[in-house]
Amino acid sequence: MYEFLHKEDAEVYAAVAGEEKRQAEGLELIPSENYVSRAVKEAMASSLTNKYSEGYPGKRYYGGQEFTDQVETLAIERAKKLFNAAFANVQPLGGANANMAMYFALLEPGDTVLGMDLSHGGHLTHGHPVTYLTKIFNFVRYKMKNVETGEIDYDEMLEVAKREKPKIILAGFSAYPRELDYAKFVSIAREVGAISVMDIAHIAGLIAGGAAKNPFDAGFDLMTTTTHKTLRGPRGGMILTRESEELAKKIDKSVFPGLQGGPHMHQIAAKAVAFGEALRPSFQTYAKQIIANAKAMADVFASHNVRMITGGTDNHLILADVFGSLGISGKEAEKLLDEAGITLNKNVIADDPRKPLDPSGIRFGTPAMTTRGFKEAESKRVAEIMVDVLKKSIDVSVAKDEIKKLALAHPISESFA
Ligand code: DSN
Repeated sequence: MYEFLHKEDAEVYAAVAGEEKRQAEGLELIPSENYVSRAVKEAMASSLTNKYSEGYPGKRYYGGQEFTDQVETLAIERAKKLFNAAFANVQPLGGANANMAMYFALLEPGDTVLGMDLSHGGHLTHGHPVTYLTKIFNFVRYKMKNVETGEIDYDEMLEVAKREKPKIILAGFSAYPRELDYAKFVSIAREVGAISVMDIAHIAGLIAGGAAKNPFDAGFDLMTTTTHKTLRGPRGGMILTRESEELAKKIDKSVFPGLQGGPHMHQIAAKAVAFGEALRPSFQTYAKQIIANAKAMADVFASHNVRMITGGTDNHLILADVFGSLGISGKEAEKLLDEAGITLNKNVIADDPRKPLDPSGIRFGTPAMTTRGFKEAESKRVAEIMVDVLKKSIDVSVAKDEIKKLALAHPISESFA
């Protein structure tokens, strides 16, 4: 592999080869990461990267678009089918870009968005003060009512919505392990005349695979997403519209020319490939297994009395309060587990008494290891090893050997045919 790169640029090759080995020998438990197929990689590495295609299929600014139109139309049609959407914009370069384009499509400067608090599972682009978005728009928040069960405070949400009159009610998260009550979001949005948007970045693959509810079924107006998490596609973003052509047109104008320049056609081709893979029945099995594996890991953590935010999981991720339960900070836990060959991330927990760069929690999940073919038994074993490492009851080098054996026994799958 990488024959030309190896010959022509040994330094970059060394980094790429090093990363290949790291991924092969270690376990990836960051819940927003996954392993794509060889077909997705080939599309990403194709000559489509050479092409400028500002505009949309059939309406481009430059010539030579016969094949870019073909590939973008394939991506759009497959995305619509996967998520039961009337319209899809597959050009956003990532999830943050998709959210930005969505805000600028729907809001004027100073308008208000009601989104989930970051410390309760929300995302930076849902209005954290460190983002430039907060210089332009006004963000107000909702939180969980009960951190031990994950129940959202819908009464508070309605009260804030009535008081603040948001133009957008934004659902979605990057660190929340439960399903939301979509009907409640839609009903509150309709009551105050807001547009309902769900950022499905983390759970897009679970929805596409029928293992989680589709927010469109409850009447959400729009969904934004990344394509590289549970959906197992290339790094990128997408915006889906349930039925309103007017909204879809605003989104298209906002993505281009409002925010982005030429779309990355090689990524769009790879999105089309990944969406094709997700339309296969085997993807439904994969999506269900992601959740079964996460629940198996949660059972192990529960049996060792490790506190999990919301008490467990219904999706692909777990947020464990390792500081509260085991007296080890999230940062130290991340480092120790990394030494054992397990990659995950430190994470704030709801109302964290510690600082964001050294929080109380760790966040981990099962999309990548499920792609490797892990089932409940292997997932439980990984969780046991994690607890042993965190309790410092086994040597990290012993853990690392076992993790490497487990990883090598389950090579990263390159085909989902
Ligand atoms: N960085 C992604 C995640 O890990 O959830 C989303 O921003």
